[in-house]
Amino acid sequence: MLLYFTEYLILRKSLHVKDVKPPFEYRNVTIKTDENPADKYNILPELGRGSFGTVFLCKEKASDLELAVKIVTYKKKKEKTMMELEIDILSSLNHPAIISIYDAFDYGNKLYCFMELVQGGELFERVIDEDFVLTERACACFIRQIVEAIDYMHSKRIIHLDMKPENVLCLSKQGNRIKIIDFGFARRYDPHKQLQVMFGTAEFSAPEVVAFEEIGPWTDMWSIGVICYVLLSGLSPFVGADDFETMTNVSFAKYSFDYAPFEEISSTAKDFIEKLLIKEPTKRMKAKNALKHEWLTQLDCISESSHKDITLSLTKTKLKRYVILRRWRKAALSVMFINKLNKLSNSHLLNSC
Ligand code: PIT
Repeated sequence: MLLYFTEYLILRKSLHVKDVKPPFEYRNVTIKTDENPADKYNILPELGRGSFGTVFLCKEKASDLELAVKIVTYKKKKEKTMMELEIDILSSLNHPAIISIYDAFDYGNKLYCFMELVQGGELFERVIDEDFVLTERACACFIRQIVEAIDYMHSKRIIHLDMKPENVLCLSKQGNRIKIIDFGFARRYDPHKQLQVMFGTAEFSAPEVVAFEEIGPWTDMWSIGVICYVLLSGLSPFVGADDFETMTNVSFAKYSFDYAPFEEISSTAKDFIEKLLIKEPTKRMKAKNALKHEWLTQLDCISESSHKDITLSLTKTKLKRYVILRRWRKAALSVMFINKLNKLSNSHLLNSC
């Protein structure tokens, strides 16, 4: 922990990654059964919705501590087991850039996961804000924190498997501290056992996921490469007209820096991305080595500062478009979902007539 403290102090010199006291000490959480969470907590309005489900604001009655709670209603045993694994994984992690778990309950066919409250919104929403000065240095500061958290997870043999911009939140609207969320797809990794998965978001998925081949810590590193590419340019390297086209693009692992936003980006940053977006998993840069890469170590380098401090205005314009499009897609998907639900319930009504 001391190591992180010193590192953040170094970053602070130029980027104001403020050391924020955690709202509570690390807790090894086990799921409480036969206890109603409503006895201890007040559940307040919804905070946000994502692929992770719905998260509500809440308050611990005894301490007035504000928290976030993810509530999942389970119908099948599998849904319950998955959420239990998520809670178990979260409970084994203790890192400043990973959301902390506070408490967990299994009550009335619902699983409740109480977590640290993060109120800065999604990273991409923050960087497109008018007040935010987007520079290469700022991007490197965010990516460094992400890689530190992933390196920590990998050292504990945990892989996230759904690294994407929505799962990177900002601690506050002012500082530069980030928190990784959503461990719904996370797995414990055993190098002696082969693990294959068929989930995640196509745009950020690695070629081995698309090909249904062996996945591992290297899979998260690919996704970080994609996040970094999008953050620096506002363009998505593999996105196609639909998921099928995106998956085809990913499987070829072909991308290019021949776009206007990259004219302002340093060759060191491009080299960092190039070392991550490698189709062959064994050749891909590991988190430990990424932390030693010049782009992340020279955050405070004065000689490079001119390059790193240029405001990336074209990137910001493109990022705005990217975020707005994503919001639309999300809204369209939920409308489609509601329509489907309506159709289902109508047919159910007709059937029962
Ligand atoms: C917040 C605020 C917010 C969302 C979250 C937390 C979500 C956290 C989360 C979700 C997961 C998970 C871990 C954390 O596994 O808007 O404080 O599915």
